[in-house]
Amino acid sequence: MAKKKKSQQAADDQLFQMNRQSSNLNQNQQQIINENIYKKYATAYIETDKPRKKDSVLDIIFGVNDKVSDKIDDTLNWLPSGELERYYYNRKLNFSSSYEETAEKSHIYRPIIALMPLVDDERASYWMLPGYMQGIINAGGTPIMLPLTDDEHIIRQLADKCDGFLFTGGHDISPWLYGENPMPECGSCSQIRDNMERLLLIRATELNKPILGICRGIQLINTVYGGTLYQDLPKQFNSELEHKQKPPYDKPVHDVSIYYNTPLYDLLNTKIISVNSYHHQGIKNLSDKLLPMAIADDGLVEAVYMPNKRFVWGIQWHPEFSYKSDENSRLIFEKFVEKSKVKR
Ligand SMILES: [Mn+2]
Repeated sequence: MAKKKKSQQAADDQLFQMNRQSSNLNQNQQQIINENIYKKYATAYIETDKPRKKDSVLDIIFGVNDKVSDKIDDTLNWLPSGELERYYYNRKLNFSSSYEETAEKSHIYRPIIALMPLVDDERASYWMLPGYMQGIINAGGTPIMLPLTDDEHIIRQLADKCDGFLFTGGHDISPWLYGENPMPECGSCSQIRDNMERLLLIRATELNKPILGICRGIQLINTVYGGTLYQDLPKQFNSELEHKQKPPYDKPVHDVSIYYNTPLYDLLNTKIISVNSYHHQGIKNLSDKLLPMAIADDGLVEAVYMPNKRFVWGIQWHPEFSYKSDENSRLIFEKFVEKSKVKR
């Protein structure tokens, strides 16, 4: 710390000196001095290895320090155009330290969390909601989106290499998976997603790796292990509750009661929480491999877990929409990521 302060102080002093002299200089000289000051500043502040609170290029380069930002703004006006960007990208050509050093230094190990790809059939594309990624990053994990494939070798490899598995929302689960014909009210399905996720879920569960299923994810877990679904809640399930809300999706729209003696109760330490809700399907018969953790007032099971596993959870609501405003959502992501940390 003392060293950093010293180099900042030196840069400040030099800036002051050069400011004083600068009135008598020609443009060329001024330019050279500006660049020197700039490099001095950049070096001094790059050396400060603080967590970055803001993500502007400026903050990334200089680190966040409100006290010096006024001076930096002045400095910037003298800089040749593009200089900041050049400096930023040049610096980013090299890592400042090895991953192991960084992890060791900060006592952080970031587990790799595999996200199931969202699929846009019309555009023949994959896509991703940023909330899944950012929620996992904020919770201390490193998310990656998987390819859409049911190739068994690739799925085995992914199950081995990744530390945790997030089964995302999306298409309806094909009723064929639980032995029913699709009703007209059943939404569109993705055979390849169903097949890929079924194989990956089974493999990851065998390996006792942490699994979090969200919305479609809880439904997938239930059906793969022998449960069934309501293909369409409005048609098949009598309820006063709003299970498919309108935006904003981070707003809670109904309560769920949490069962005692479940991991969810242990985590949140409360009996009732308010959740968002954006689903038209839901659990009908619960798999006998799963136990309920939370239930809505209309009797719909909204959270489940698999006993005797490190972490196999499914939840029917959407923490990826609410993690910014809702502490419970953050705690769920954090528990999942914590459980995904490989013991070394
Ligand atoms: Mn709901």
